[in-house]
Amino acid sequence: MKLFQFRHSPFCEKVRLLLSAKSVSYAVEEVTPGLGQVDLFRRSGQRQVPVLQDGDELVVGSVAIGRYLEKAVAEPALLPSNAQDRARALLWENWADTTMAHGARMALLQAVSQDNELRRALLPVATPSLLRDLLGAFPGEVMAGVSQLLTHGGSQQLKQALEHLTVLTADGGPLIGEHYSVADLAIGAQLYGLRFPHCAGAELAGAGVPGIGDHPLFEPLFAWRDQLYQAVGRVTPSPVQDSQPSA
Ligand SMILES: N[C@@H](CCC(=O)N[C@@H](CS)C(=O)NCC(=O)O)C(=O)O
Repeated sequence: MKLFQFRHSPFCEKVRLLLSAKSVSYAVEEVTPGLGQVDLFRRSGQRQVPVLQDGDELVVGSVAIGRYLEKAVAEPALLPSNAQDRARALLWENWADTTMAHGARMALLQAVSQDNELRRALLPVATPSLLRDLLGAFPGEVMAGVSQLLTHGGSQQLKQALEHLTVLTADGGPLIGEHYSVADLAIGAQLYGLRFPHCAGAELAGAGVPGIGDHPLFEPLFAWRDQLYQAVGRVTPSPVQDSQPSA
């Protein structure tokens, strides 16, 4: 299988977690924002990542990919067999992919707007080094408008949700029942940019959103996330292959 990805997209991280949990080996193709997306559109009829290719089949979006993998590789099951638990898992996944994803994206954007180093480290791997350096050197004011994106209320809402998650994961185990499910993977993935895990690479590991990624209150939540990563075998950095748009 091949994953078309942006390396630091939490939805791509969700798919990498799903693939790791299912012990599926895969190649990645790093999609260059802009040009690479034109190529992706040609292939898949839309421009967003993640897209998973399995032979002739293209599956678009983390939810569809999750359902596809569940059919293709039955074990371990990531959707609980019990109907009530399955409904819970799907609701959690939907919340993580929408409300949590929005809050986490805004919080990371705000952090990036105030931190040149973080901005440089997050640029696509395919970006030529000169451009990378130039963009990294952008003065804070250029990005200052972004700071308005996450209102105080939005930031409080995210922190409150993370406090609830910290309570719900306090025993260190799965959110639902005895086994990890799409609920844990979807939430773990959206924690990605709040405090980058080891597999994000040496430049980013441990960095993230000040006041969240480094706050003692959320330490047990990130410890839970790291335990989840260990359990599904997502411990090494993803392979990176630059996109090569076809002619
Ligand atoms: N609901 C989708 C979200 C995918 C998504 O938001 N992808 C972003 C990267 S995080 C993207 O491709 N953005 C580029 C664009 O919209 O042009 C999923 O679950 O996969």
